[in-house]
Amino acid sequence: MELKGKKVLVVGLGKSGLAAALFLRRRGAQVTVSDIRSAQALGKDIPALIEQGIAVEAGGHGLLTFRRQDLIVVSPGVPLTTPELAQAQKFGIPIIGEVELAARFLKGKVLAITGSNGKTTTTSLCGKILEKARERVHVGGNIGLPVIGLVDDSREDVWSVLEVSSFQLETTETFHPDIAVILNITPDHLDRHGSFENYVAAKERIFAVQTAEDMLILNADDDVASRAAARAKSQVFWFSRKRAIRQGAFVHEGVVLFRASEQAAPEPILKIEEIPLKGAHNVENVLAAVCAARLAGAAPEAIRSAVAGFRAVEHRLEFVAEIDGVSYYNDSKATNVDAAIKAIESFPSGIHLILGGKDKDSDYRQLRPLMAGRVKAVYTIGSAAEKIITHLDGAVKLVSAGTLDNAVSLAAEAAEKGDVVLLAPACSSFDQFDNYEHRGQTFKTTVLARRGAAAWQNASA
Ligand code: UMA
Repeated sequence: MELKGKKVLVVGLGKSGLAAALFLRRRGAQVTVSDIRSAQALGKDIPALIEQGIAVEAGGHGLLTFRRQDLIVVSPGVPLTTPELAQAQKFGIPIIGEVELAARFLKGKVLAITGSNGKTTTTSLCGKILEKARERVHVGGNIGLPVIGLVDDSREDVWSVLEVSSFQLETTETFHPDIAVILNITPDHLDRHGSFENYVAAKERIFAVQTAEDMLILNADDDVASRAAARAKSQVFWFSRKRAIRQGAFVHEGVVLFRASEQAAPEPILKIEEIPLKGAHNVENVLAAVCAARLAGAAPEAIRSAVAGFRAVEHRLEFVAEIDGVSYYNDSKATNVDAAIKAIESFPSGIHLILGGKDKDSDYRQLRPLMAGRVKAVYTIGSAAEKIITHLDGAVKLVSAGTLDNAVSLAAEAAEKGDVVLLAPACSSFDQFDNYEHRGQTFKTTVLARRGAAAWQNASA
């Protein structure tokens, strides 16, 4: 793809937009960036861009800016229904996402992971396993490092291990992973995609241009993800926590096994008890990573040792502290109902659950069956609170907390020895926080401040 002299508009100036604009400029394109945030809010990035000869439109998208372009590159968080983009599309201007731009230049093999939940843990785990197996690896994507930022250092002998979201996949055309993984598909981002069908279709773009030489790994225990097999042109491998698999990874008598083909004997990889992460969903993440890493050529011993030494990724069912016998867990990344269900299922009883944030057109009634016996109280926060209260009415004790700080205080006061205070909000964070990391960090800071205060009180008692 020739970029020299091309007029390219980058929409959105977050991590992806910034990296894409600088990349395009390095390749000789005439670059403009457009963002709805004010110049003041965009702050320090603007002078750096202008210095590179990149034009910046801040405080809104101009219709004319979108018209005079040879190519438009959109950030993942910008919906294609944005009026200026929809109009540019009508004018026939090609629109691609940042991941698609990267795909056109990325060298080497690609292992890409998508799913509604578990993507970051599995991506991170795959990276660690391949490193242990002495492969050269770059990890990026939705995990927080734009794929476009990996391009310049990519080489034929380097694996790019990429977490890809539905937002990123929606605008791909040639993105072609050698190994693709769909961990699970449950309703999420319905506000953005409009329907569950559209969301599934976006996820399935991960294998849309795969060929018979490529591999697709699917979760045999997830009905929606399993159905993708019918549409795949690639070789399908499976993983299952519940039953033996003809080709892929599964659990048998407490041992994770990998089977390369129907004819091959299953090879033992590691014992379930060696997995250091909490929850059944993490067993699924490990199975997917085992399957992907084995297909990428990692030896069983490298896989076993990398999994056994793996620690929870920040904000994913992350243990924060124990204060007066109460454990605090931060699962700020549980940004949808399914993720919250998995977090709740990781604890048998005594949960004080913090729920809420910005609603994504979600159905919180799905949480009702989990409440009895397991959850002592739900503390609601953010703009989704009222809907959550309506959906959970009568199923559990409900406390309107408003803010996260207040929810932690109220939960801490009510919790007894042996209980768990769990932040698994089932919502996005954007009504009260910059992002889920900011929310998780706030939770941890609040909890750790309480631990400091408790230690001081205990010492002076
Ligand atoms: N903006 C516009 N016009 C719009 C909408 C937004 O100009 O109509 C601007 C905003 O003002 C902002 C910029 O776009 O300045 C933000 O772009 P972005 O939302 O794409 O954010 P990035 O910083 O580029 O981060 C993105 C991903 N964000 C989203 O998908 C929302 C990050 O995933 C990802 O880590 C990063 O690229 C690198 O790949 C975050 C996420 O929440 C973690 N992902 C969702 C999830 O995991 O559920 C999909």
